[in-house]
Amino acid sequence: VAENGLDGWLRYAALPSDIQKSHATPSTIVVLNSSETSPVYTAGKELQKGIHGILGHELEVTGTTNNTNASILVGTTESFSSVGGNTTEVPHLKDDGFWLSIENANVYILGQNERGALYGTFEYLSMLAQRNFSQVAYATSPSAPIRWVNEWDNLDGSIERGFAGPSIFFQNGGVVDDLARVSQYARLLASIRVNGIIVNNVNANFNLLNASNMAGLGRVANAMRPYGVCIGISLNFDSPRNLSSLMTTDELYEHVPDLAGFLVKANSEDQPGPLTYNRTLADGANLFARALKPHGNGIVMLFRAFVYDHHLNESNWKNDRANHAVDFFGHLDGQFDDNVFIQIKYGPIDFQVREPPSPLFANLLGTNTAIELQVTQEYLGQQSHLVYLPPLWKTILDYDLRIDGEPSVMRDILSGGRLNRSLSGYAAVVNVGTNTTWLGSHLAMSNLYAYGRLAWNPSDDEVAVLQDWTRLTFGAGKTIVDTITMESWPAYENYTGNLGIQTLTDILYTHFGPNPASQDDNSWGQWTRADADTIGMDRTVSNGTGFFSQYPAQVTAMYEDINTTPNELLLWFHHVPYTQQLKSGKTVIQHFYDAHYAGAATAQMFPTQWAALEGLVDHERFEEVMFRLEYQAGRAIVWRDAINEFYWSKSGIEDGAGRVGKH
Ligand code: GCW
Repeated sequence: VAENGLDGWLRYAALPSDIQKSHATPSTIVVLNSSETSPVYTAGKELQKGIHGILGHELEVTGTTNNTNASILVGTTESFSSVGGNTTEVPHLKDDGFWLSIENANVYILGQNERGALYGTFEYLSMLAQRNFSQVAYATSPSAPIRWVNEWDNLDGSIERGFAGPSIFFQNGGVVDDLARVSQYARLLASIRVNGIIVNNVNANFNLLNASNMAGLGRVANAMRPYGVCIGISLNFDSPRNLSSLMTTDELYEHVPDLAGFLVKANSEDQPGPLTYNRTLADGANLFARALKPHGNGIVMLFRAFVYDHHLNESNWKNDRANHAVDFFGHLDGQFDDNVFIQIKYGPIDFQVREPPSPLFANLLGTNTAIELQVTQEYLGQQSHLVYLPPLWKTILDYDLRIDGEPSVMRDILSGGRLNRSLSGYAAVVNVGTNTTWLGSHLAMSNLYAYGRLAWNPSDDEVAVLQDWTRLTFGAGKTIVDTITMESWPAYENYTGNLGIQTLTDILYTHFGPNPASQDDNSWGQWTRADADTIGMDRTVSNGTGFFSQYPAQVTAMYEDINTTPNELLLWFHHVPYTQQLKSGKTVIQHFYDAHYAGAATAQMFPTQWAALEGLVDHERFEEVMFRLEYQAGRAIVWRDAINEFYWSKSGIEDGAGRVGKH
């Protein structure tokens, strides 16, 4: 059967008939208190569709419980109580949380709110689709209330750093007429418990707020509302100056009464912002926050911390872009209104293949924060390379920042627990497009799936998450699951940039192929400071940029000492000779040579591994994935040789294994 990727992991492929038959199936679906636009109503429809697909049964949806056995009941805890249901077993649920109880063919899905009921529904269907027929009774609540995606879509339909065709939201300056793809996207988002979306680029165009576009945003919100996904927008800081009529948030609310909030990129990469008007970044954030405030709780203003000077002089050893987020925001801690979140990219530079966590998380102790991850693989292969990102995200989420010398694991900071904050969050730049795979590659969708899972529970095991995605997307067979558990991020790191030197893509134009020379001799501040003898950024307090001092003392001390700096971030933190010995006993340069060979060799295996799935997955997706993996295998060799030759010619140091520079 030909399969396109529109359903993503929500395919509801039929189970083999013997399994279908051996399973006790509910006979009705009871949906409590729902209007046609409510997520509970959607839940009923989704249950019908899913059970039909997976188990081959047509079930009726009714609105009343007749207390018969063998039904699936879905609703909020409140609606369940109001029809006499007993909720004593259900523990306290946070917003969007749910209770799922499965006892043979009696299933109860009770949400703390309507969205929670829909999330529980997707959970139940995910279990069935994965052949998991366990009897369960448990509650789950999100780690953080903000679980959003950001789309960098422009009004003309192009997408900044999007690799899957034009926008599903916009074209020719306005919102598209047919919003079918927008609804389908909302369905995918709801199934991974994403509750908000910023629909336009952070490099925002003020025309988004003209009259016809506000009406268009209303239509987008209507298309996503049945899935519990609220829309928000990126604002250009100068919008009020550029619009012919002054936009008021009231007008926008007429079209989008459940607006999620605003996202603002200000004073960054030539965008306007409060500093342009001699106001602080906090003044600027609060200005928008106060316009939102009267419209109720839960509506928030996300202000990006990606503010840096991109006119930096490399000849000054002390200059460092990595310092800028804390330089710009650290002293403003406590000055932001309570509905402001500072949205911080995971690392201090910019979505590189490996970075330490941004120290800003340890400097904003009295401010709401959200982490910004990137699903779109801007520097990480642009969906032409398979890179399963959660192992990278985990290096950040599991990181202990040791605030005040106490355990301060990033995921506990992000859940609000460590700093006693009730609001916190996750955002991911996703940039889906009209391509039927959404991201341009079937396998890249594992990153979107895993993002939602980890935002809900950052302690989830990233391999288990990938395996769930695989069973849902391609099938439950062992060969399939084992094959798709390929270790792709370590391979990509190895053949692009290792030891913390950054990704080494071209940073001036494409952010794609190898161009290690492009990092230096310009003012962008993504420097490697590679010369004939040495390489790396000296971020020490004693001799370098002082970046380390932005971390809590124990972390500073670990990095300040080269012997306690982990190898994988060595060159991120220290400037060393190519002959510096690593803990492995190898020199830095030999490690480079070997790692690039090892990474490329791993990528060479991907097509061979994938070949094992011929006949086990549908032909169309088999071929599409194979095409990409073969491309990656070839490109990995290009990368290996380009980087190795570059450092060989810079350093003049021979490869101990005699591979580099010999033609
Ligand atoms: O990494 C840079 C990207 C820009 C992006 C910017 C940002 C939307 O190259 O394309 O602009 O980050 O995050 O604001």
